[in-house]
Amino acid sequence: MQNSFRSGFVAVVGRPNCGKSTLLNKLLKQEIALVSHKANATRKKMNIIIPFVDKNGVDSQIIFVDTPGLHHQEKLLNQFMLKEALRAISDCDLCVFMSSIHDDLKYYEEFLTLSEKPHILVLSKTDTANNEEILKKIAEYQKYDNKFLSLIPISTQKSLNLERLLEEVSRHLPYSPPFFDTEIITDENLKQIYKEIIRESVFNNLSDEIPYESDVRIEKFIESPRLDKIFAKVFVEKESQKSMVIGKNAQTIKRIGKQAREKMEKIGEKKIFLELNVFVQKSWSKEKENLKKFGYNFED
Ligand SMILES: Nc1nc2c(ncn2[C@@H]2O[C@H](COP(=O)(O)OP(=O)(O)OP(=O)(O)O)[C@@H](O)[C@H]2O)c(=O)[nH]1
Ligand SMILES: [Mg+2]
Repeated sequence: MQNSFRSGFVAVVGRPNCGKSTLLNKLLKQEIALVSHKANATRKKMNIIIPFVDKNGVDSQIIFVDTPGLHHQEKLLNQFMLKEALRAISDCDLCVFMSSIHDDLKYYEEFLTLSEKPHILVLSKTDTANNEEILKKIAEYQKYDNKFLSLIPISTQKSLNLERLLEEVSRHLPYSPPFFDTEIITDENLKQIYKEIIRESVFNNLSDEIPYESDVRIEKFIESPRLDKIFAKVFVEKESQKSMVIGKNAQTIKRIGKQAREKMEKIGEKKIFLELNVFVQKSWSKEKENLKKFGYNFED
């Protein structure tokens, strides 16, 4: 039947830490995207596929693309991250530009100089502001009302306006049969999701620069119906960081492993055996060839 299904790619972009990955996990009702209170947590694009039926009964498959935050750091890894976000913008049908309710308008103005993609402007974390602040910020953005399709203040934490956002996104998607099998929630493989869960645990359990100077590689992955075995390495830049990741009596690495394993068991719905080892690989994030080994390929 014609015009009975909508499907398209929707890049979710915005400043680091504004809540992009949290929103997509919430819409999916599963925590597969890495979330951290530290900025610059997401490093690669990830498709998160949400089925939705609008109020007229039209089915859609919204392929949200979680992206690294738009930022200006010079490091090579950060350049890769920015490139990922820009690529997601240029490849999508529609953007959701997200900014925290407290953010200055300059970040949105910067986005406007980057792209002319049709977009919905989302102001996040409204639970952290009072009504007066929210209305004032919305009024400030009105000078750009010829640029955005709509402006939606949301709170993921309070589940505020999330349905409205889906309704609005789906309304702007092209009529098209679904791109992906309607059962799947992401085209990412389980190994990649497990890697991100370990990285999330590193972000949660270590402070300062360590999460930014570390990454995870799954060296061996044995999948079976009731038990997945994962042998992974955490890489850091310096010897001193290695001792911090391991911690006194290996307490830190055990905590990282335990948290990651528990989350994997929830997502994989099976038992997990996880072995984590820590390695120093100087400059793993400072050379293109090295970054490639961690899946950050500039040429892709
Ligand atoms: N109060 C409040 N906090 C939120 C909300 N949404 C997300 N957060 C918090 O904001 C922080 C950042 O969330 P992320 O989802 O990792 O942000 P992000 O935009 O994906 O960040 P990057 O991947 O670094 O670009 C986390 O500590 C979240 O718990 C919200 O609606 N309200
Ligand atoms: Mg993120």
